[in-house]
Amino acid sequence: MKKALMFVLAALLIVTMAGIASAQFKATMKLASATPPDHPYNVGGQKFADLIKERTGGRIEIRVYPAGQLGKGEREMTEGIQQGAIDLLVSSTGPLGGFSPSINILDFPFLFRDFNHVDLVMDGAIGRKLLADFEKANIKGLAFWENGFRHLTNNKRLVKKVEDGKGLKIRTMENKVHLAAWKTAGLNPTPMAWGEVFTALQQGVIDGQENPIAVIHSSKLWDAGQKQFSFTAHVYSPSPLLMSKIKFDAMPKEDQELFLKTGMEVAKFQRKLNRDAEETRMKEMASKGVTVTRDVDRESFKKAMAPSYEQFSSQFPRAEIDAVMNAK
Ligand code: EAX
Repeated sequence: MKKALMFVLAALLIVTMAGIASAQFKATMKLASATPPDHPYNVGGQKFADLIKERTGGRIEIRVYPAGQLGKGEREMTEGIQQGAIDLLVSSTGPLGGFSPSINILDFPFLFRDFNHVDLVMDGAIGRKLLADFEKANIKGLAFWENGFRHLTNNKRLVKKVEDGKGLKIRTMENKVHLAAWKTAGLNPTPMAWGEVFTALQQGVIDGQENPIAVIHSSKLWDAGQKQFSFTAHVYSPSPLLMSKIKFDAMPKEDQELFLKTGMEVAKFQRKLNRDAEETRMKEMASKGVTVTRDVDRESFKKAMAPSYEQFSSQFPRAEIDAVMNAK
């Protein structure tokens, strides 16, 4: 009886201590991104901040820093996450393969059928495993938010089939899988941090680039001469919400669970926000003088890029790629 009472008292003490610990834990955090304030990364970021503040009774305040305010590119900001200088980051997978190699499996062209297929993979076992892999790089992967399906823009000519793009000098993310796909397709890709792209387009250093509609629209690329938009949807671009593992581990368990739960919850909100706005954004691009070509021969791009898969067969065996491609 005495032993049982001691046990109950000890359990009560632990719970009370945990409650006191989280009740006392206070923090002000920075959430960074490379995109303009009205981009879904930052609207999602503000939603996350509001929910965390509300659910912690104001103990944890998060401020959103868009447009590369905390670093000229996603690589630099991811290093900031590793060092604990930045608390949270929404980043494309662009440079992330350099931190967590397994994430590059999502970067193969024409891997995803549609948004439903995307959600299935990102919120399923494959997605959870890829997020967990970031811990080896001292990064906590909270959830998969969205960049979107990527499309080609250029300032030279209308591109309907892959042959029309031959020789175009285009910027890609610092991503070996994307680089290989465009090289194999016969274009002339060059890797570059997002913060440098607008000027490089204006100065004619590059002819074009590829990005989801929200990035092209929120960055007003038509002002950098990008008057040709081709609806290639050649690759899906996920954007994990990453957290400094140092900062994550420093939070009481209760708050850690809250960040994971809220991160997944906002993922649904953020993806919907991104997808629902695409039509309107394309219409507005057309009103800015952009030729929006929707009837692109996507099969020609798919066929031309397919051989690039081979270059990574040792790192990503076909079976692993098929597991993503055939997820149902
Ligand atoms: O994450 O670098 C890119 O093209 C990304 O799509 C952009 O930074 C948003």
